[in-house]
Amino acid sequence: MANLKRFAAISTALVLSGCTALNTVAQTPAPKPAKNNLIGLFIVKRDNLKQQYRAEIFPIARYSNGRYTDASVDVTTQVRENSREAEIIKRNAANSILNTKPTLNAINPQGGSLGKFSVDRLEVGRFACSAVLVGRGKFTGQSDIQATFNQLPKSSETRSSGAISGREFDETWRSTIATQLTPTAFPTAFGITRPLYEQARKDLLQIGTSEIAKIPEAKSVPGSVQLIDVQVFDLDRDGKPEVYGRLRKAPSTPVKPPIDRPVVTSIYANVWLGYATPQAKVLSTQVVPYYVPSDASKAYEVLGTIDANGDGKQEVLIQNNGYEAITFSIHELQGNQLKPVFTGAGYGC
Ligand SMILES: [Ca+2]
Ligand SMILES: [Ca+2]
Repeated sequence: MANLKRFAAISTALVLSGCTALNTVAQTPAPKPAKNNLIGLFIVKRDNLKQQYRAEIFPIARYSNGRYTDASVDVTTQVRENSREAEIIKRNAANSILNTKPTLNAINPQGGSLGKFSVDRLEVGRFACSAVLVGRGKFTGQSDIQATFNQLPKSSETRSSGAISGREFDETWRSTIATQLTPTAFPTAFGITRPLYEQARKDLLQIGTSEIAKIPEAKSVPGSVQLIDVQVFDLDRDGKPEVYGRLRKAPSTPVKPPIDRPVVTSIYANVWLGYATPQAKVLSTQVVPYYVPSDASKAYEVLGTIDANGDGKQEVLIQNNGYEAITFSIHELQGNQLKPVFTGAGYGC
């Protein structure tokens, strides 16, 4: 994967060269000015050994000239070659959009903005076994970064500990979406009537159950399909809801998988339905068999919605948690389909 990532980084660099400020890229006369954007994660890390907090930007995607490119720069191999961090940064800075010192809005999952984060320098960040360039800088939100950490959702929390180059580390992270374009509104949690909500739950269960039954592994997993998460949005701002549902088929008591061969222990479905008409339209479905006990991390995690391309409609940012790698996707509503328009910024082992 590291090789692929380097490829992505090189192609990103070609697009970026010569661009010093995202909002001043040459404008051609057009009915709507093209909007450039940088989408990333604002991460606050707590060093559990020193009880210190720090914030950084993990870049995901750049939107420019109507398309998305991978904004991350993977330096895993260089770190393994024992290069000094300062050298690695110097060598790769020109390839990183963070080198243009962008300012991003850290989005408050409860609504509004947590503050602005101005990148002023690069650093090598560790993500699982990968090393990726991240942006450090100044945060204009709460002066107490610990308070910001506490404000970020506990559901976003991950912990990582171990040793790098003989140095022990133990960190807890919390994160939220960060975007260079000022967010119009977030979250887009959308109120719907009780009857429509109940109808959506029924539709999700029915469609999710039939989607799960389509995969051959479904027969070998006992139990009935349960709807375990429902989130309501209005992505295209037409006043009609788009509803996300997560469903699971698993036995009521988790089965311990045998150690000698992989066995599907549970099956998850991610279903998006649109209610532009009273009749539900399937916008997208994804079915994932799990080979590990069912309380494992989500393979498909809705991080939130943002207007990534500045057209006034919301896109969905998804974190894909694979067995060995994590990637991020941006999904855009195109007519009656919710389609991935970007996948990248991967890291893993
Ligand atoms: Ca809508
Ligand atoms: Ca949009």
